[in-house]
Amino acid sequence: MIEENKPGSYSADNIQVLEGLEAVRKRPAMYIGDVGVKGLHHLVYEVVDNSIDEALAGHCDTIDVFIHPNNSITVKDNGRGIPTDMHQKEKRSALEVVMTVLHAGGKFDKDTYKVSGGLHGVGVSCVNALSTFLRAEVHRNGIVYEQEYSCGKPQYSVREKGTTTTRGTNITFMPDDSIFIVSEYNYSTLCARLRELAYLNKGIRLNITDEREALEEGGFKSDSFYSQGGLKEFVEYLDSNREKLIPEPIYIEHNKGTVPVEVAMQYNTSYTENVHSYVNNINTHEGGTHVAGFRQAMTRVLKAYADKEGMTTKLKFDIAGDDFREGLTAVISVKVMEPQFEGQTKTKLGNNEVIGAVNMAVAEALNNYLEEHPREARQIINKVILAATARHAARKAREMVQRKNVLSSNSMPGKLADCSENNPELCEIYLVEGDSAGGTAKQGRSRNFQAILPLRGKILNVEKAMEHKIYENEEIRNIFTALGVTVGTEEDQKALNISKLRYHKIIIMTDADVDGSHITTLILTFFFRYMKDLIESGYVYIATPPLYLVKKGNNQVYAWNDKERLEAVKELAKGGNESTVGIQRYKGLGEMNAEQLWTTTMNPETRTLRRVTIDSAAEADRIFSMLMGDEVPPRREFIEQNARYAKIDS
Ligand code: 0RA
Repeated sequence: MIEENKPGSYSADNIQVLEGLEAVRKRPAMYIGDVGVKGLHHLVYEVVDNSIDEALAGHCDTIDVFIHPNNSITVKDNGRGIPTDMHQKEKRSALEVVMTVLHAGGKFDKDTYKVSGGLHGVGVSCVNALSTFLRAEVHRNGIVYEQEYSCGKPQYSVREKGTTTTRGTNITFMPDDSIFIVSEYNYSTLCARLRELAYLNKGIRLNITDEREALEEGGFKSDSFYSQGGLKEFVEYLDSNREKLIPEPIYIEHNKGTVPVEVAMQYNTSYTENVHSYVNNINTHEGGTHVAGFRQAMTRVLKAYADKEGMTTKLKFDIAGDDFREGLTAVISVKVMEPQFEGQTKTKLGNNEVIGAVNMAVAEALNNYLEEHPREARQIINKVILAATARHAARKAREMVQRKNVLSSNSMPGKLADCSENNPELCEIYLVEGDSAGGTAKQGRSRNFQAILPLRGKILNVEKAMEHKIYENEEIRNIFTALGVTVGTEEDQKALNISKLRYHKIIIMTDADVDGSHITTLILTFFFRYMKDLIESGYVYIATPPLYLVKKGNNQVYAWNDKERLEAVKELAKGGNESTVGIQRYKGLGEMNAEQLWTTTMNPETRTLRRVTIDSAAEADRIFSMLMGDEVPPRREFIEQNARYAKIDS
């Protein structure tokens, strides 16, 4: 035993600690973002981040995550183990301090290169505060130490449990279901993050086991993520469904300066730019100084090379910065000691010193690459010139559309049935598959705050189309005109003017069948590529129409899946000796009448909307390129594995 817990000997320190953890329990969202799906998964990331830190310090190479049958989680590493000796100032075991004091994680080890720490960087004590149960088990000095907590409160002083020949830390926790509104872990969400961490931290093995899913052949569903090549392999993974332009990604690793920089990039034959950036393993959705440094270097070096080779002399217009990044997939990862995060979602790096560090590292490596690979260099520049030419055409097309809109007095699309409310916060727009369902929705809606825009059939697949085609496509034009915003990939256009958005709920409503899913995916692809802000701001939703109507006499019950249908049949059968008459399978929205559509799918009181979120921009990018690309087998496999839609929060 290390320390006896004497009743009544609580010091002022202990009381402060409890107040700190109580604050976390009172305002969990302030510490972990939210108490929904995201926050629940964030708990796991927070614990894994601690183990990643230990690995980055060079003391750990394997991290195991277990999802237990009751949705509790264990994170296990083979690091040095959290110290268990007495903490001089706190007069308690260091382990207890780490587990119960906010932000105490790295304080012991100032020399350790500690840069990680999760998006909110709150430390494992937050996870402890938000768990009904947590056990920390430390294998260190040949001894197994343990301590258990309830809602962050130690249940006993750190105790010795036995001997061991291994080293490491095991943390098991059960999220508090009085705090979180969801309790079920999503295996693929956790996998996506572990995969990302494996690419971002080459040489670390991350394993995950889902004990809720026993396999027929024995054992449980599990995956293992490991990358030897780091970002180079990350980019290859992201572009696995695209046609590459150069044989190998360009890879840069620069550890000389104060800001370690790692970058990998590949050009492909698509028209989209996919630049993903990370600071201390955190995805910086909003970019920042590292991305700025990268862009500056790309533009400067490629332009200088093109000029030097005489490839731009015949061009009648300028090449814009964007043109250098069309068809570019890149991942930028920097490690910054004291990162300053800015922006709406605090995912934009603000540190100015990073611009120069990335700029220099990228410029040097890219210059070398171009000198050593003249054939690839020429292919890249040709692609850039093509992009500039196409963008020139797109600009004209867009200006024409926008001018037309300004000239006509009523610039709204003719097919839009608008609502009467003017406050965008209260307004909803339904993007409805087909004119017939659109008609039903118009009858069924509450015209005060619900607008309807019917879409005719399949909208353009923007993944495969050049930008100017997008402005020529009527359905797409109708969507952004109705929303009241401008779109585009050029910098000025990309700063989508959310303040002009006319509806704060954009609801995609399609048939619950394969075609419907396809149309939903096409619309989401368009939003993801050209109006990502809408998704990131949480304005995009998917309606969930029922699949069945089960009827018996005057009673009727809607069912959203086969399980509910069977339950409904059972429930209705209880009610008398009449047999259940009819089960109606809704093949499309059009088979419902206006009132049915309102009750099941549109009435805010009774409907279920699914908000579209982006867990990982990199993974979403890969999935869209796969769903909308040319390769059929990966698409079929994905659809078979995900019976309904991809990447959707409930
Ligand atoms: C502080 C100091 C030392 C290790 C750790 C923290 C540590 C923390 C975690 C959290 C999860 N796994 C971890 N592994 C280690 C090092 C003390 C020493 O041995 O010198």
